[in-house]
Amino acid sequence: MTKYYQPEIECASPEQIKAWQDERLVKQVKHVWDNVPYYRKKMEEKGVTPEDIKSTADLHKLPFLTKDDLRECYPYGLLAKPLEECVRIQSTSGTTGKRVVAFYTQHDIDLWEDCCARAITAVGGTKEDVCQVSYGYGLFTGGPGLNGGSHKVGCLTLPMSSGNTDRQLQFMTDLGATILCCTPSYAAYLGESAKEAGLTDKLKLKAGIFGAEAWTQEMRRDIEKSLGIKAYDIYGLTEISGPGVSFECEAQAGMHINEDHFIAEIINPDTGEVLPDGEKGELVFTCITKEAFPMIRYRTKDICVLNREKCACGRTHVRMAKPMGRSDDMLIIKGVNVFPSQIEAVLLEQGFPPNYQIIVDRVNNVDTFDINVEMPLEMFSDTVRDVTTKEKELVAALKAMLGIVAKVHLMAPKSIARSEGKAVRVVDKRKLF
Ligand code: DLL
Repeated sequence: MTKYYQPEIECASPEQIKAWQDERLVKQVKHVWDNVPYYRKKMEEKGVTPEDIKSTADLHKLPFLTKDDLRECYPYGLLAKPLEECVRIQSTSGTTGKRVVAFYTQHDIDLWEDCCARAITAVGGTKEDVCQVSYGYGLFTGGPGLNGGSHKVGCLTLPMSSGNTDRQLQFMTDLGATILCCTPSYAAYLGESAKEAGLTDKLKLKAGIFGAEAWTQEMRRDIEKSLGIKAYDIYGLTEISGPGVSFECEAQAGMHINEDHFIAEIINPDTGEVLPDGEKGELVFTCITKEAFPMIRYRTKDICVLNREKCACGRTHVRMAKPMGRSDDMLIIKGVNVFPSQIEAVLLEQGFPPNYQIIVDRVNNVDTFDINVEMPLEMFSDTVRDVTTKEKELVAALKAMLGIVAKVHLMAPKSIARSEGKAVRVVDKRKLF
């Protein structure tokens, strides 16, 4: 079995990896200093110049970058290459207000697809395989990223995108898909649907690559059982490229971060202090090979632990644990990033008071998303038909903002418990971390 896509890189010695990182970091810092006034300003404010960065040991001198910086710079403010050299954008699932737009040169896409090809090869993928990509295609990075990786490996690629479960199962069985790529929730749903349709025996799947949202070991076991596969985790974020920033190998014991492209740090989210390997904190990435949109010390808000112990698979790149939560209030519901502030903005716009509660749960491996909303007094006295219309309008406005459907429950005025301290806006009953 071909185990590695780029063995000389994936199994390079720690000294070699450090040498790549040192050299590439110095070059990258110069690149952003020369080409991105926003970075230069941030560095100047911190009193750092490219001459101060001689190796990864100097990384800590550089300023952090956050989602707020990205919003401030929307859309072109962090672009480090002329627009005519860019060939693609991708974007986070989110709203107009919160959207992050990432740019790619052809070279950036090439390296990103290499990362995804490493992930596919790590689960046993070869050109003999049929790889069904059921992540969403479009602005979301999941579909395009794994699609590109699958091409690179030489698998027969089924670009299914998400949804239309009957068709997914039909192609999966008719074309004998052997590798499935989608969110873990969708994998669980596909497993259940295959069982209901009596198709389980017809499946040829051997492995699945599931990420973009948190999932537990129990869920892994459920999926492995229902689809008869080994289920592997994959991690990434739009800002850093997309899926494939890190991926699980056969050991299924943490995700290898592609350290020839990304330098990972763990920091204390409150103080910004860099923490030693093995300590839990916020994951920060520096892209050292990206050309168009090179994030330097980007704070992911994902809480995580790094592990440098030798891995049984032979890869030498550091492993990250499954993210253990977030240091901001972002929720990932049905694979979509949702901020409570977006929901609040829609409520206010639709004439509702900001008294609401978001309730998220996971039932049979599928996320449920309910929002209890208090009606203003005038609305409460309206007829039932008027209230139903209002409810439908609110569901539609929320769908337009978030991209997913929430079950809205309009409640009598003052029926949501008031808190004496911080309002409890989110009740997340999923035990993901
Ligand atoms: O979710 C990219 C991706 C696509 C990853 C397909 C894996 C597979 P965003 O929409 O920008 O990008 O969301 C990024 O999702 O900061 C994490 O909080 C969360 N996340 C991604 N992968 C995992 C995972 C894509 N394996 C945000 N486990 C990240 C837990 C994950 N959380």
